[in-house]
Amino acid sequence: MTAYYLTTPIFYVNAQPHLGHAYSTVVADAVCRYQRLLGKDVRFQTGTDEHGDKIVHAAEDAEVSVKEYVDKISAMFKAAWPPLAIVPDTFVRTTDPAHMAVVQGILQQVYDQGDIYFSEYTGLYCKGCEQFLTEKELVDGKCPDHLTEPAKISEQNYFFRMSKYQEWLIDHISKHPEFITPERYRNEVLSFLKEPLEDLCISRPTTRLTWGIPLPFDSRFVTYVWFDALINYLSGLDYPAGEDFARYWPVAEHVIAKDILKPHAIYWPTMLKAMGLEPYQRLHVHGYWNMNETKMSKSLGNVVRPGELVAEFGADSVRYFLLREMSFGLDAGFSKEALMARHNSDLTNDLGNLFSRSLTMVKNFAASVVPQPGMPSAQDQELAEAALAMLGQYREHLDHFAFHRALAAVWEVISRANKYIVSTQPWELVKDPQQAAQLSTVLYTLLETLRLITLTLHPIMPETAAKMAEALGVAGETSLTDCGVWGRLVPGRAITPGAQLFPRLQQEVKDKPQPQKNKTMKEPASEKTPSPEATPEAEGLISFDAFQNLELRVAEIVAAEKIAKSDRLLKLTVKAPEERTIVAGIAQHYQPEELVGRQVIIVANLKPAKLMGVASHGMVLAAKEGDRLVLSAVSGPVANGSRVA
Ligand code: ME8
Repeated sequence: MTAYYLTTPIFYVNAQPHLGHAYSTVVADAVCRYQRLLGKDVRFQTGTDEHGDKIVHAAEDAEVSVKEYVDKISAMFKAAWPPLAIVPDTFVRTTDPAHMAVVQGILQQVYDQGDIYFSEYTGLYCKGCEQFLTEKELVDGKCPDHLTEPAKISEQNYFFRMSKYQEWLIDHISKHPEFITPERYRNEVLSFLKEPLEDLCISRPTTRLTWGIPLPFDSRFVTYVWFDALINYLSGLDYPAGEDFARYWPVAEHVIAKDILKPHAIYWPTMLKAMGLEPYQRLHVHGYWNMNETKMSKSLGNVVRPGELVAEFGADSVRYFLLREMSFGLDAGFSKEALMARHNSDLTNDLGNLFSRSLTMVKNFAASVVPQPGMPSAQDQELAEAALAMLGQYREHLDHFAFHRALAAVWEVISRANKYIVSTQPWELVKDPQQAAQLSTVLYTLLETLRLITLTLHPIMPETAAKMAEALGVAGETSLTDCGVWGRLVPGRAITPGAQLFPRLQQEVKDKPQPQKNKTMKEPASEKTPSPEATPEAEGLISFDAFQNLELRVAEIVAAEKIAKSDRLLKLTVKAPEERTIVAGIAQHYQPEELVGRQVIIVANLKPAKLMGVASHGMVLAAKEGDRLVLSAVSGPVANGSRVA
């Protein structure tokens, strides 16, 4: 079995985990799950970085011993991952004696071969980065990441002869286009390497810092941060003698954000080269989650706690949002409104509706079993081909960490499938026995499309995908290679429609229509209050002004469900263009699954009213003819929210 090894950075324990840490770890978890779907033997590693000045100061601030402090915060990181459905195989702590022994072994080896030497250095040191910065890297004299002025430090220390490996590194990056991805970061590193590299300071005198790993060849010094932390990627594999090292190191890949590009793209490969090891295969570099245009960071305090989001939205929704919203490599802004919008729109409306409509129809029209498909029509074939093509695109994008693109391809098929329901109208086919074969083909096509969509969602939303697979009767069928083909669902097998996949979360109606404050306007006409302008002859007529007061808009129904205990009312979610709930008395004329995707005309400025406990913001217009009721519509597609006048 082919091996795959992916790591996240090991996080500093000077503060609790925030959404930025969660993002890198969700990314790594999703990719590892994806690689498992491809049948690989996967090793997923994360951990905590526990030495250095910053940690000592944080412990002092918390008034506890450093050991107590690191144990507590490291445990918080470990506990942060399961609620997000993140399941690492190994969790390395740099204070583990086994890790410290590996670091000391490497230091001794590199020292013995002459690549570590003793010298004096003066430079600009950023405590936040725990590294020396060059003048060129500063912005207005400050570290661009920590917004603090670096301190000028001059002291005797041990140095790693990094400059010796500069030419080799340039050559290696040039020959391996995917060594650092996305390309912008590869270019950044190559451009940095145009200047001569300085050697890397790897020690601190114990007179200044004791919370590090003693140098095996000089106990007056400790090493910490980069010559300590980066080595976790090896110590977690029981380097040098462990079988895991032999198995996984040749396929190692790392995920980081751009803040630690230099240590990973320059220090680490040169260190590996000095040790006589092959470098990692690929370094995947992502951008920052920002809050109000500024990097979310513990030192700035503008952080979002992943646990709070999970409590409000659920793990799968948060995972989906993080992977869908950020273009890997670029920065993205975080807001709860954006998360809420994606939850309600992409998950509840698009995916949730497709799933529940399809399974309800299979239950009602096919006795909850997979129907035997007949000859596919062009329309059926088109959806099947789109679903299969999507699988190819999904794999291509995930192989390159382009999660947003992979998910856009999946959602394109979800949207097609929702439209396919509207155009094939299974609720009409079921009325005509002549159309039975066609109905079976439509339902089968929907179920197969859903099965393929489910496959793609296992790495992204594991709990949701498991629920979907269970309902479709394909739990455990997760191999992308074996199951990513059309027609695996066996006719006659039971389908078990389950509960709703995603609850709709309450979103404030931002764009609530306000009555226009035009003093010349009259109250809207009603039967009881005839327009003051109505003359006796014109009784029953309303003025133009009164008509103008009525706000008619085009709205798309994006979700529909029955209201418990009412056989007359349906709860509709519409986009007009803002999302709002409308309760409509149409349950005896329309099934919820035939409504989604239709555009109707609504009265948008009707005073909200509660019907069977559900607040209704507007009214859907329909024509009545005896017992028949037919929903209003416009004769062609127009933008949601367009005024009808
Ligand atoms: O640098 N957006 O640890 P650290 C996206 N211990 N990702 C973010 C982020 C944000 N706003 N903020 C943090 C260290 N991250 C070292 C690493 S590795 C051998 C040693 C994530 O706690 C992102 O992965 O400062 C970033 O690279 C990492 O947290 C920095 O974590």
